[in-house]
Amino acid sequence: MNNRFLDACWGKPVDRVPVWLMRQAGRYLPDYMRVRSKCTFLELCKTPELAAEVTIQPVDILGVDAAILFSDILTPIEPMGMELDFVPGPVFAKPIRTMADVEALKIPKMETDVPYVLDAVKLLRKELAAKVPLIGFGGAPFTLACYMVEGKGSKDFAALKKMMYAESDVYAALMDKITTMDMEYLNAQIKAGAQAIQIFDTWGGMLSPADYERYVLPYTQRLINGLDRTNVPVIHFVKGAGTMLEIVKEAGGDVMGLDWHVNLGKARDILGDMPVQGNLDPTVLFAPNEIIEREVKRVLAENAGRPGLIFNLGHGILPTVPPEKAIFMVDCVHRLTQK
Ligand code: 1CP
Repeated sequence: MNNRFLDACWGKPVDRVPVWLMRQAGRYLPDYMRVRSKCTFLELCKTPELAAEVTIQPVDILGVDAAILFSDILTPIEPMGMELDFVPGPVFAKPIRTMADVEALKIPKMETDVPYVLDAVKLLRKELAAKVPLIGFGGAPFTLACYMVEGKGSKDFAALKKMMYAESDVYAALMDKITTMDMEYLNAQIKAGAQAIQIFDTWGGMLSPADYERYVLPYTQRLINGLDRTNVPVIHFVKGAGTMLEIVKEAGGDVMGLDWHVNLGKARDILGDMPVQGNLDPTVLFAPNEIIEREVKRVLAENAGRPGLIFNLGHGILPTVPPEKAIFMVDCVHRLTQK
């Protein structure tokens, strides 16, 4: 069993720096497209054998040190009572706008409402046994609220921010319900066998540090505090958090995910002993190999040999990246850090 990833999450020394890529399963891989061409995205998420197959693809193709469950942050929102489609981005038929909408949301029974997620985790633990650890994941309450209120992706999520400022009681009730759901969802993944959890707060960095502290931090903190974390590290990734790392750190978690807007060494100076994950600009994978290698070296130099580094991109891999470039990047990290 390759334990480098989990060891690095706990800040332990490793024989070489572990690496995986956010969104490492998906449309940039022809093998994924082959599976995906026979069903919809949601069918893929809801069929444990297929979800497991595409989860393992990048482990075999890229040689990464961890697998991440194939699903979506919005999977558990559908059984809250919100009709969901992917086109390919998520679209909710009826977004949340009023207190009555919030009150109508259900807290799913994970074993019966999202059995396919838990079955995929169990199946993957069997299939991955001799390979790498399995990361489970969920969206942070704020990022989930962004999609639930807006109804789809957006540049500024103005509908959600309007609710946050102008109808703060509705916002608080919604965030509270999402946090409760999220805690049960992630604990169910842990119980099923997930060996680490990543919380994706893709849009948390859209707020000022003061608003993050007021409107996001209390919920993510309650979520992380409520997870059954013994032996299961929690990676907290807030995209755009570079200017407020000391506040985001208060949410808890074992590893801080970093995007590429921050110098990894300076971030580590602020975070102290806390392990970090990141933070190559995903578009570097469009560069010639010499430049990919130069940028990997730069990030490693910023880390300056400190333990507790998980190498990753600063956000998800883009669907137009040639797989050979991702393979080259993973190999660079391993080759340049081998003890
Ligand atoms: O047709 C398809 O194949 C759908 C494309 C797709 C895929 C492959 C979507 C729709 N989601 C996913 C998988 C997915 N989503 C994974 C598992 C893959 C892996 O990591 O190996 C994960 C971890 C996510 C998480 C996710 N979904 C996030 C957080 C991470 C991030 O990238 O910021 C977010 C914001 C989403 C929403 C979402 N789902 C899909 C899309 C295209 C989007 C973004 C929508 C937008 O805001 O524009």
